[in-house]
Amino acid sequence: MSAMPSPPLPEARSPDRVVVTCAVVGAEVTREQNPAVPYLPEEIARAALDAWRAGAAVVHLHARHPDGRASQRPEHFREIVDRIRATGCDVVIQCSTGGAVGMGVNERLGSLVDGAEMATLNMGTTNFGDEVFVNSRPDIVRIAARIRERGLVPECEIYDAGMLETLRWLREKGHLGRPYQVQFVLGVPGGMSGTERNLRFLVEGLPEPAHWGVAGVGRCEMPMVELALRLGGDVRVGLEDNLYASKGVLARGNAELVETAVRLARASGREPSTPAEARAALGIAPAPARPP
Ligand code: KMH
Ligand code: ZN
Repeated sequence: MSAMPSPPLPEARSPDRVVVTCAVVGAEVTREQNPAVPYLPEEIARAALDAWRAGAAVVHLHARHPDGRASQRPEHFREIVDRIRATGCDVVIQCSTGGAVGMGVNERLGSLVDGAEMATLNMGTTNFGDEVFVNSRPDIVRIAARIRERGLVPECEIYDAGMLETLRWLREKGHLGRPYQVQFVLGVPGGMSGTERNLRFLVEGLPEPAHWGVAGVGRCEMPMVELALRLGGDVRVGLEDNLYASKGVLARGNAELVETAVRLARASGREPSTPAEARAALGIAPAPARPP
């Protein structure tokens, strides 16, 4: 068990607020597909800052080697986190423990560096395009334990309906405590598609009331934002999930996708949460003090 103090319990979510997360790089997309995809820690940190300025309260981070290959190396994550914080930016930092398809659990856990506040916890194995993203139950339990030891708030990534049963099992067996966030990642080829029917079914299937959001992959990104805004969920956008601003038009960067989500949020009567509001809602301790 953790020697760290327990995080505060989440405050009741205000229905007129929405937490916008930006997944700025991911592990799969390349510069050949969109030149705005960041690779270097400095570029990823700048993308996170741009997303924050555009209205994102949370950034979901992966790292890359300089040639663009996915990296879970602690030194890459540390540099990204330090560069973000050195500017005084208070965005909530969420590190991926999913990494890339084919990585082992030890390698994937390399992302949990000091300064991370949230970490993803993938709820099961899924086809991921032509590959398989493996998350056995013992692996999930191990990753959950490490997230807890480090005092981080887990975000449970759900790609398919059966993963709700794993979420339920983790809660029943005490492997997953509160607070936690649920992220429905819809539209991965091999997982559930991003449709209204699917999202409603998943939200209704949550084992208990929980903060949830949706990330729509590819062309269903913004339709899923609009739907989540109606259903009371949070939203995720960013180049990890979608490279296009509109049909056939590449996004200039992450900030453009966040700006669209913010516009949709305001049009629906919900204001994007500040990072401080997101921390309170998600049960994360207040941000570290700004550097002098
Ligand atoms: N890159 C995917 C195989 C996560 O960040 O936790 C897994 C992923 C999930 O991106
Ligand atoms: Zn990710």
